[in-house]
Amino acid sequence: NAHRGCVVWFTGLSGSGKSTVANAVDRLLFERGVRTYVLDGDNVRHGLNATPAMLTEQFDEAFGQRFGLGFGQQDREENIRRVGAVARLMADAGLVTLTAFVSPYRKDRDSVRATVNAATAAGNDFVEVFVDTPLEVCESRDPKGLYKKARAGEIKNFTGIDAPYEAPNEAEITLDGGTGTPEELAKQVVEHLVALGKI
Ligand code: GGZ
Repeated sequence: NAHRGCVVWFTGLSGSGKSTVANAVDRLLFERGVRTYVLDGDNVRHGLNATPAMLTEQFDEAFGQRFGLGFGQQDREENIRRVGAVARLMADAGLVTLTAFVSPYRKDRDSVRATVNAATAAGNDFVEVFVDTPLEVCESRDPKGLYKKARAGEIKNFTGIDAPYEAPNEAEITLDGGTGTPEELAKQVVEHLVALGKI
């Protein structure tokens, strides 16, 4: 059904390739005439979930709370809850919505799954994609130098270093992110989406 959207939820470590593969899937789906949208840290953490410039530390004190989201467990939970809510709306609007967030906590992903699946009678619109890339590989890529900083203690709560990553037990799709090009991995995702009847 071309009018039904779904949520294709990528999860994995920083540097695992989530965003790259999601964007490659986005291009493949565009070629097939499927309407899509990609949500990732670049458009969400810097937009919807950003700390507005006005809301600096002094305002935080005044209001007694923070408005932007960081990387503690509760902030990640709220980040994922908001992304899940937006993704659900986009899927309702008929888009194949691709999300690329570390989303390290299983219970946070599972509550998005429940929310998305509750939205339709079929109840299977949430498709979890585990980008399973070994930490050593992610760390050797280190495109933004964040692992180096985390190892040096300059960044706290870094997933895989001093914050947990809970791998999915039952992802619909698991990609071996340590081998294969992003294009090959994206093809695998598209094949699965076809098999699942999502596109
Ligand atoms: C993990 C962090 C952290 C910490 C900054 N832990 O490789 P990136 O840079 O582009 O992707 C990571 C991104 C993670 O944001 P998410 O919104 O996906 O996280 S979550 O789902 O857990 O809410 C990384 C960067 O932000 N980054 N600090 N401490 N990743």
